[in-house]
Amino acid sequence: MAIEETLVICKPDAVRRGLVGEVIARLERKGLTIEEMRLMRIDRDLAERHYAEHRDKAFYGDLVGFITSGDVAVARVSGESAISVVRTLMGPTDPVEAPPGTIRGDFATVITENLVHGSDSPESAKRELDLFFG
Ligand code: 3AN
Repeated sequence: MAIEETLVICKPDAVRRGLVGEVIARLERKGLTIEEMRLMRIDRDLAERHYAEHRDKAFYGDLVGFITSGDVAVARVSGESAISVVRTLMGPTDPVEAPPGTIRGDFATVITENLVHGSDSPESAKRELDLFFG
């Protein structure tokens, strides 16, 4: 048990589809706290730093292209085990595999356009929070 902080990004598909409120409401109803939040456009340089670990993957170009394709809502979220709790609420990376009741399971079908990003470890959370809220 530990209070953690994590970075949540409502990706451009969430903003375009008017699902930011839905995503954030789920985090709040679960008991997490939105400490800071803003709407922004991620430029290529920030996207490449954020997704550095995926640089060599085949989908890297699509990933950077998509995250820079429109406004995103970024949030610094805190709470008990916030990193894992957010990941559970998001559901698996591929929305086709994501069960109903998860954000991706309820609202997405395409792996690139999977609505939401949440840090996957304490190290990633620290690095990503520094990038967006440092
Ligand atoms: P998650 O977002 O669930 O942590 P990661 O970190 O493995 O997933 O991948 C980062 C992002 O890269 C995902 N959100 C998704 O948009 C994209 N992605 C992951 N795997 C694939 C793939 N096989 N094909 C296309 N895009 C992918």
